[in-house]
Amino acid sequence: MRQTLQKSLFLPTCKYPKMSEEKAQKGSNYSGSNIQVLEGLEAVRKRPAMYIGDVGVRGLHHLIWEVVDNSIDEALAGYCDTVVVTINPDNSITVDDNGRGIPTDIQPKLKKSALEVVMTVLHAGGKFDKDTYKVSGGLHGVGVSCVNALSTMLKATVHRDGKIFEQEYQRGIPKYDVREVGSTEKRGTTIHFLPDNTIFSVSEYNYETVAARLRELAFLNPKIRLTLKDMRENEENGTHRSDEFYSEGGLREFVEYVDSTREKLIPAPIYIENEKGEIPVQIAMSYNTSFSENLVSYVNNINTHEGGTHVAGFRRALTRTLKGYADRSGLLEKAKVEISGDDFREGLTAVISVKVQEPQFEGQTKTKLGNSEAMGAVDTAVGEMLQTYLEENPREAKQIVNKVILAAQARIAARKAREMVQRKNVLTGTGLPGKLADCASTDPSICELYLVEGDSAGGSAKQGRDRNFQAILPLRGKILNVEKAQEHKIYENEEIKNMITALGVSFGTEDDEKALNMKKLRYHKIIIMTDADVDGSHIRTLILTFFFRYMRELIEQGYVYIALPPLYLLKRGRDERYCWTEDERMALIKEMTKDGKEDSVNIQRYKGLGEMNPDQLWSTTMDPERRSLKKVTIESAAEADHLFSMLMGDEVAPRREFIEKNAKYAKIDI
Ligand code: 0RA
Repeated sequence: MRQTLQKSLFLPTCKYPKMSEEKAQKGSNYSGSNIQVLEGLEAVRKRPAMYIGDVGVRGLHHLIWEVVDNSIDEALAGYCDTVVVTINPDNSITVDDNGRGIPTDIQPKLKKSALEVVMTVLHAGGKFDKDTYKVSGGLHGVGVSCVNALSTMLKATVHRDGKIFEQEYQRGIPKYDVREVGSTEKRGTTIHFLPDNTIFSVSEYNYETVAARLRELAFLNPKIRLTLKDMRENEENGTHRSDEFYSEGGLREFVEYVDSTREKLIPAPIYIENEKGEIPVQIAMSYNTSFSENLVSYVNNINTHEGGTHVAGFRRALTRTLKGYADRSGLLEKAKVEISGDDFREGLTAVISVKVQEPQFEGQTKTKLGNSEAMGAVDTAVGEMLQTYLEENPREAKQIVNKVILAAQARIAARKAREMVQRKNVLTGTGLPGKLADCASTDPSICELYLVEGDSAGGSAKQGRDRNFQAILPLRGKILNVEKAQEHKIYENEEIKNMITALGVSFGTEDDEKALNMKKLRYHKIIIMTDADVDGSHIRTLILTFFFRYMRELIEQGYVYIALPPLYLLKRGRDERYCWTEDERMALIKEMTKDGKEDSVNIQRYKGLGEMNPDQLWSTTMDPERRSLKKVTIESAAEADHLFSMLMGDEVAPRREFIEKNAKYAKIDI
């Protein structure tokens, strides 16, 4: 279990922080210990990214995760069942829980309240040497004192032992000693903090990001009520958004949520649990009739995007157990197919959650579990419990095996189709699509590929571009909806084939025939450029769905962007200005007419890229000096996945609900 230092210091047998004799000696020197504290906080402020990942949106949100994690720890220890997160009007955050409350009694040796120690003393010990740095590098578990160090204001209020205590800090430094301010019947901790805007490059919290994380935490930690309140004024109607996240069934409900827009193959998720082992394992899995796999994994409540040993253990046991069952059932023989590991993944949705004492995180984004012992723990749990499930549920077992056989047949068809894509294009001889206007440079790090909606906009883009490093691939109309199509159909689709060959990627590595091979990726910026209307955004979503399902690494590596063509051209005499939003338009009109003369400004609304001439397209949307691009990121793969399957899938009801719910945020297309 992830254990913050603060907690491990307060083990029941030891009321106060355990310290070596040497440290205790130093601690008895009051000013000496203060200097240590200051040095610790200064280290955090000097290198914030080392502690919280970065100082952008992610880091800003990380502050919330850090505090909420402490409340969740209280809940896991059995002392807390309610957590309320409030985004205040000034973008400060309040996290309120009904846990035990941070201890406040005076620590005789440090001559300080334990509360002050928890809030001001950085994780001691191993955290800062190289090996263990990996563990918390950019992830949770750095402690609430980091949040304190990175906040211009933090106030901790503790309800404990019938009393209310409080202490305030500025950039981590206490404003006064912990003081008692009243009596109470409640228990719990309230942390209110305002992130330091001299440290963070952004200051605005994103409701959806916080909501997605709290939803995830609610599923991962059942029976805890997590509430999110946004006290900032909602621009549209002055109301305040609020959501409550609570799950009784935990991972089972998580799987049902992820799969809520898909057709089920088996009536209820299969649940696998081994809470008693060295590494507690919880897994819920289900099969649906789709072709894609959705596997989300967590270690200590942290999403392991890159998988790792726990996921490997799951796959190994899943394949072995299902294959064994399928072999014995005789169904395989009848179908005359060879099944492979991949065939068990089609239509599979699974959430894996393990708790590891000292997780080793590896990989590009440090979200891949490295601890080898997790593999065996998961393998054993899945092997045993899945076997039992199959024996006890023969009807479901048969449905799963039949699905696996279908997947094997489809895989063979898909392989043939994939091989066809990889064949050299006979007409151009280069292997590149005929419609691609390639750039001169062959250095991927500077090359850009514009995926442009329609041949006419494609034409303007070809004329307007800088052909040294910008390539243009026009896409004809709507591309295939990969969410609904079988895999081999995807590789047979002309537009998709063109994208794959233009990008230079291929499929198949030594151990996975479907894996994306990016070694020959020809562009490090792939820019989706569609019209600023409903059709344009639909096409953009279709392209993104394709990338998300088949080339997710492109998004994860930060290679995918969205071009932002302007919405308006304002003209007054020789003064011509572009603008991208309604607000900008209003402001510009005001500015352009401030001389008070009568002639009211000419406004041109761009509906399509084709309405711009090549020069305009270059100067507004393609010129690196002047354009703005939006980078596509995957914040929460599970959330994105849910959204994609809902927006692109078969079921109409959830899509309508989503559109109705979000309609007020969408601008009306004139
Ligand atoms: C140190 C020790 C204990 C609890 C906490 C810290 C604690 C921290 C936070 C941060 C937000 N909410 C929190 N709730 C608790 C253990 C307390 C005990 O042993 O009584």
